[in-house]
Amino acid sequence: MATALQNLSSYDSTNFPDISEKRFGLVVAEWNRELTDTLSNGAYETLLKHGAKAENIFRNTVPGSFELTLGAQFLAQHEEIDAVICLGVVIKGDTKHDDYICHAVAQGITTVGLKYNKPVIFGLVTTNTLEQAWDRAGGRHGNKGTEAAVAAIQMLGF
Ligand code: DLZ
Repeated sequence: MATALQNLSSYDSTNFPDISEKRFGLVVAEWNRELTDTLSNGAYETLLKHGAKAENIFRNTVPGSFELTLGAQFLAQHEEIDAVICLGVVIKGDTKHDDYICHAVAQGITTVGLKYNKPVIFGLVTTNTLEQAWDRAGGRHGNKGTEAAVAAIQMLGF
């Protein structure tokens, strides 16, 4: 999927399950807000495009990507939520903050998914530069939000 030359948002929807009655939670980090808004819109539009109802998509924000795990848990614990999509952007800086955040989120949302036995999707853009982040938030490599929504749909058909 994620190679340098591929648009990550190309996918085959032939075998997608019916999601018309499914409920989705979106958890969106406010850090790098312009980028995460684009990811969120990509996910939202993709869910609608494949049959989800607008009233069944619940968007919530958290301060930064580190908080995605707890935000995911707040949503996943509700029985009526079928899948949770976590969206954030972590850009490498002068310190190792990106490492700590990304590892914590990867491990955290994996745990939440296993605990509640439902898809909790890792829609975290992790890049070295701002430009690389835009490439993955509606740019030449597609939109990671779209990709995350597709992953959620596919997992609901598992
Ligand atoms: C503190 C911080 C830094 C330095 N960088 C990012 C980032 O690139 N992307 C992101 O989503 N959040 C960042 N944060 C905020 C943390 O995720 C978190 O919100 C704070 O450390 C408070 O727990």
